[in-house]
Amino acid sequence: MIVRTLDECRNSERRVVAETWESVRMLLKDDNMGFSFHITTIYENTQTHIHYKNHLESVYCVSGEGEIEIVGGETYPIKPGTLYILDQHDEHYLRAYKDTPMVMACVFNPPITGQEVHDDNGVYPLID
Ligand code: 9YT
Repeated sequence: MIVRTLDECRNSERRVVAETWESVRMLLKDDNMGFSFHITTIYENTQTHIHYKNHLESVYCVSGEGEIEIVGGETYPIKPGTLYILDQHDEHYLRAYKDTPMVMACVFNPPITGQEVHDDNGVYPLID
């Protein structure tokens, strides 16, 4: 069994910082679980373009408020308790507002390796 805390992961290279978000990757590909698990903070009053062409992702909002706009589709509010499931590799805009960051628990399949940040198209490469 493996046990980790958010605090110890945050104070390690598991914490990755980008322009509009930061993420603590608590469980990664090398744990051999078939998925990765992240606690991601979306900075307040930001918009992030994301398109996980190579991954499936599900995201649960722990705190904060915002919305997700599916490109060419609907916009859904996000608040604590909301789970969104990107089962179609949906391209989207993720927005956090109300001057409060959104804290999200995220699961990726396949798992990411650890140091990925979005490319210009909001995509993570698939790393084998
Ligand atoms: C909310 C969201 O899409 N999070 C993705 C994971 C996070 N950006 C990360 O760990 O890369």
